[in-house]
Amino acid sequence: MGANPASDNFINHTKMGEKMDRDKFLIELNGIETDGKTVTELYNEISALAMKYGCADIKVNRNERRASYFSIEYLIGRSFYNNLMELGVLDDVKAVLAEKGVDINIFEEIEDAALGNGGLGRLAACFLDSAAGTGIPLDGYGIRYKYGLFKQKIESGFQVELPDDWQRFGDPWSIRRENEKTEIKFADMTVTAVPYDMPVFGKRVNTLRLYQAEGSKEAEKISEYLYPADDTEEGKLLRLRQEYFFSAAAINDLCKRYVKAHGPQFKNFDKFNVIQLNDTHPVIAIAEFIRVLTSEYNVTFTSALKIAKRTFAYTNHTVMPEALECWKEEQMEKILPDISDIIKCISVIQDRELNGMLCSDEEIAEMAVYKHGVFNMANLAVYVCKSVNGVAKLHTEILKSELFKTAYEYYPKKFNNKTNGVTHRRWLELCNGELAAMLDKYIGNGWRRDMTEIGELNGKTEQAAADFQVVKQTKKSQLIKYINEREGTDIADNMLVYAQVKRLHEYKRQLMTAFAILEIYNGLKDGTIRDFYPSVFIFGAKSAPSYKRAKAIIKFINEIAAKVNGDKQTNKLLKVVFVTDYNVSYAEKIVAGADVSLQVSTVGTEASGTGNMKFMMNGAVTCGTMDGANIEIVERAGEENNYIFGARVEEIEKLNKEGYEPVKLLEDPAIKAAVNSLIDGTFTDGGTGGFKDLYDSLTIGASWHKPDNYFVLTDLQPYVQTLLKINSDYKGSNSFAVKQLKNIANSAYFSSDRTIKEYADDIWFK
Ligand code: 26Q
Repeated sequence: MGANPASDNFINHTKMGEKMDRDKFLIELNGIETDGKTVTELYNEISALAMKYGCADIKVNRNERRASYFSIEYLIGRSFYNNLMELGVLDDVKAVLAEKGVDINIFEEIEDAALGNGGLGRLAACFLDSAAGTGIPLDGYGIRYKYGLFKQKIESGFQVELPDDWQRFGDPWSIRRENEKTEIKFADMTVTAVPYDMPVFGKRVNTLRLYQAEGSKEAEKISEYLYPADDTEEGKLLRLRQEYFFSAAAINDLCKRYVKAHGPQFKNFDKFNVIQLNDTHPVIAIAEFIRVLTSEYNVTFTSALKIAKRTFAYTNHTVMPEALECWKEEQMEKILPDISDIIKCISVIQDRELNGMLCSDEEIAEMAVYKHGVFNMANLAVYVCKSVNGVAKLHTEILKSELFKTAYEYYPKKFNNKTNGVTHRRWLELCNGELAAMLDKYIGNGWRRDMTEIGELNGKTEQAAADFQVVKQTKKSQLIKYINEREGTDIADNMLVYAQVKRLHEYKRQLMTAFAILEIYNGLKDGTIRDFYPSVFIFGAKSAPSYKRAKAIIKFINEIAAKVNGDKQTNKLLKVVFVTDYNVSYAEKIVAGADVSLQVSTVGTEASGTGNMKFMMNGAVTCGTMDGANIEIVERAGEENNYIFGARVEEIEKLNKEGYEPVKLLEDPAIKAAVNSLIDGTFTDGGTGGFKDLYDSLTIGASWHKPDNYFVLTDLQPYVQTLLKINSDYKGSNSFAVKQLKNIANSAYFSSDRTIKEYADDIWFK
């Protein structure tokens, strides 16, 4: 498919001002022959047309300061509907196709571009959307993986991974920039980085530039898989190669552009550039930047470091110790000896600087970029970057008081909070057209561009409650129909819908939800739970392929689903479904159709969460712990309109201090019955030993963790009580709909338009 936009390079952006030439686009669209074409052919043809008009008339503006987002993941999802919406022609395309007898929904066959794992990658995609949508010059840089996040199948209740060959539908939204390829040098090979540009449409057109590795079979491996298995040394080195590959290509690009526009004097580089590092994966770009300036442009090391300190900013996304990246000196030395030397030089300068600030040896060790033959990438980021931010209030406080405590004492001004957000265009306007139309009716359509206007709904929640119930029922019916067709279930479409959809991780506590469901099931069976409103629990999650315990949790949930759904005594009241291959497009349907958003991580573990915000915007109440952005959600929407439970930070700290003995909690017969089902033969793990391992992890501890490291048993009873309280509050009542509407009405803060503006105002363009 040869999309051929008029401009050969839209990465140099300008204000589009107007939407594309809609009339000409529609004339050509009308001319498209649909008969006899496959969905893929039509998809490519229409997309190419949108590219042609959407990217036309884009002029170069080299004097504008621009921000670059470096991220190893972009979880884009489907581009087709979103791009047409952003270009302002979605309804037109729908109408033209309808006239030709084609339903626009057929393009749902085109699978998502899933170049990311979860939150961090989806956030990157939301940020690009919001920057373009609000007119902020922000371009993304990353990797064009041949295979994205694996496709999940469930076989006998177990997760099975299949490669995600997303390009088999074509890639009409990318333009290969043959003449802008660049060589990336490793000690043992040279790789060609070929840029593919994807336009990001909105008030302006920004660019997501993804690099593909070419040159040899070995070279191609670098951009073959998202997150290659890193349980071997080879896998670890491949991951390091990926990080360097795209970081170096992007630095090269930015430096070339700078020199072309402003000459080889780099002292003004930061006047035109700011680079936001999405977690530690691209932090190696700092060293590469210094390498390029010192070795190619004669800048002194000291000056290069100074310029770097004015250019880079870092966002942390997780406090999980296992996710804090470190590279051994031998690893770095082996494939990137120059980079290794540069980080060591930075370390010498850091040491001198910290000694000058009279830091103790202990403090210096804590902040060290390089220590005992190991490079600490988070410390490198914190030392060099002008800004260090967390992604929700609590998370930023944890960074300041724990993870980067010492650095915060010496460099307090670097630290700031940027609470995450999600694009309300994809996550409300696009995925919930029915709700969007209802909002237009009550408050006008201004919220579509300016989400703060959604606050107007606050005065109208009583009035809108009946309408909202109709909308929710419509979305729920669509969701349940879709699930029943795909998963082979027979769920009624009038049940109360609880949903927990997110990556599978122990800290997110899907296991606790599983136990809670078992308790409810047992209660329904023995008659201790009465007047229960028929409910379905929807799970969606992928587990890292090598994360055994997470995979055992998937199997456990599927075992529970089989038992509960098959029990004639209770299955009109309770159903459980684990949806297969949860992804962005599935999420769009689930957030629109759910009533209750389950956000139950152990306090202090979920940096922010963004699914919680998507549910909120679609009017699901949050059933959650005081963790991550949940705190800010209930602060805005009201605790009385949400359901908060579980131990708070202080209680967890107290338990940690005084010694937590989860086994004592097993004395409660309800807890015991649920937990023992892991080992008493109620369910089978197919002989893998996975359930026994889960049981042990709760009771005696396993691997490097204490018993019940995530306090599942501590919070289980309050969780069950909260789920039951929601159930009794629901009962089809208007007052529940009002709670749901209050959440929508107060969700403006969680639009990534707000977040991106804060990055722009406080970090990038201040
Ligand atoms: C670390 C070391 C070695 C290899 C890989 C990694 C690694 C990979 C992925 C570390 C972290 C990630 C991803 C983190 C992530 O997705 N974090 C989520 O970010 C969201 C956006 O800020 C938050 O909302 C979530 O709370 C957070 O979990």
